[in-house]
Amino acid sequence: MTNAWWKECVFYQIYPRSFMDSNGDGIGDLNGIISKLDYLKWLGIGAIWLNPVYDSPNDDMGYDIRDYEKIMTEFGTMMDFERLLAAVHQRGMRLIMDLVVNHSSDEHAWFVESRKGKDNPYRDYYIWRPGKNGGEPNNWASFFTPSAWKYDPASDEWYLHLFSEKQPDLNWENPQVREEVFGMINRWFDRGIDGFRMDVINLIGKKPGLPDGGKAPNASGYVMADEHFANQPKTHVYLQEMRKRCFDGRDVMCVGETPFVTQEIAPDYLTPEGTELDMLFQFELMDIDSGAYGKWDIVPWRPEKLKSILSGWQDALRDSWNSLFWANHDQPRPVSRFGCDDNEELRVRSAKMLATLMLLLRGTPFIYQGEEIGMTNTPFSDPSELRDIESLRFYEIAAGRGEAAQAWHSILAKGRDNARTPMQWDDSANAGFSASAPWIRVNPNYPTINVQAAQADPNSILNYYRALIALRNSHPSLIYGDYAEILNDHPQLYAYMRGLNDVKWLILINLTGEQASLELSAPFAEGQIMLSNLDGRLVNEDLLPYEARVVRIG
Ligand code: ISL
Ligand code: CA
Repeated sequence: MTNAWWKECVFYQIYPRSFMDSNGDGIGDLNGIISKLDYLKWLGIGAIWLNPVYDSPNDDMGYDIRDYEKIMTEFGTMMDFERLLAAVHQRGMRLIMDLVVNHSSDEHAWFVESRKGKDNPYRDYYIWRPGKNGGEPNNWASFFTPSAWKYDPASDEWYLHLFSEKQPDLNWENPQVREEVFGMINRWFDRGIDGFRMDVINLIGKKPGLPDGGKAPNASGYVMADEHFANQPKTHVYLQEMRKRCFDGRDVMCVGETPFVTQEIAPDYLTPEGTELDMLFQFELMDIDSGAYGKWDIVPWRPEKLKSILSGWQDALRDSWNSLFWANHDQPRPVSRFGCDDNEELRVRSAKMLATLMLLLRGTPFIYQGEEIGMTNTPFSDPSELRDIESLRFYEIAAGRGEAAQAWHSILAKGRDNARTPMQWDDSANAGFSASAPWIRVNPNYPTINVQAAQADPNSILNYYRALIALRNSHPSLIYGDYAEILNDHPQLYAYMRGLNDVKWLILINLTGEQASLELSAPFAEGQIMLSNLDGRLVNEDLLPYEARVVRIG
């Protein structure tokens, strides 16, 4: 196992639109980020992941890219970007960007050309097919619309879009597409960035012939055909080519966002020689509360399931490396989802518990903006307050079936806008995010939940994160140490050991809102509590609701 900077540092994910607005137009921007870098440094952050900042019509908030080498006008200019990168490096931090190359915007010059006709040189940059029996070329569903195909009357053909119809899928089979993408990646590396988070990168290879999917159809009659578009053999070939052409000889990293990846196949992407990806974002934990009909079909998560998922991944990636996260811009707020957000004392305690659990596992932690102050889900009052295409489309379709009330309930719990409201900096107007009304509403709890208040309170979630990050940063045993779960059958407690050479740690986590019994034997019982979310506790006594203890043994 080799050491690497990206294994050692804690990452912080910035959703630029909602982080900090420097010019009062209600939209976060690059200069806003620059003004908050000292905050991130103070927190102990080692690297930043920026959600897309490229030119985009924002059908999917920047995940529909019109120009890969232009900065979105609302966010600033390429010069602002270069100043941001220099300011990050000056503080000894690193910066990685989002790479969205499964699809582009339909307004990208390549697609504008491609749709001009069958003879256009860019036609094969995308996936065009004739219809079948007067309908779509196959039965695939899209993530955001019923069908994954859009009809183009001009050429009487259909194009594939796994996401919205404004996000046509690029045709990776075409070597010219790969050349374009590799050139673009290399130019970004030449600008000095330290890596990429690769959006749905395991979907780039589609099964030849694009056969119909075999799963049960969704309510609109289409089929999530991941067996034909996720984790295809070709994808590994493309990733190896990308690695050779863009990564070799550079000190850069990549983390792939990989839905539908299981513990069994994850190691295929994470070879010890680093021939494809360095880390991946797995979704098994994010799906823990999804029922048979997907994310909107919400089922309660169970502690034993959470334990088995986390331990399963720790064991499956023993020879490679995990990414660790509770949340991102697509997920609800962790304290609302996995902790307790309706009682102030327990909000604080459970947010600290979740932080302890995740940051001390083996892998690289990714903190999503606002998580470090325990931001909660937002009580949106009606769909007009939403901005996210996924929630809006889902609501529209469900309402058409007469299921609006149920859909709204799901959106409040799982909608992506929960994570996209403005960062809460202080108790002034608009949470100190902007001088004018933000592009999306502010969570009304900002007068109490904000960075300024949290910095002033020694017992805040924020100061706890800072202590926890400092603890991890200063102990190689918490970074590179082995992982082993103990008390596996305990119905409430998640307990694991980390260890390197003679240094051993025991992490004790009460996942529940009820007291949990504990009886440790030697040598565990002789340990010393190094960090806890409750004062004055003993190593070997029952855990109070949501209590977390970090115990050092030897
Ligand atoms: O957001 C999801 C569940 O609510 C996922 O299905 C998500 O669409 C999937 O993980 C892919 O996410 C990424 O690519 C999308 C973009 O909308 C997401 O924001 C991005 O993280 C398309 O580019
Ligand atoms: Ca702005």
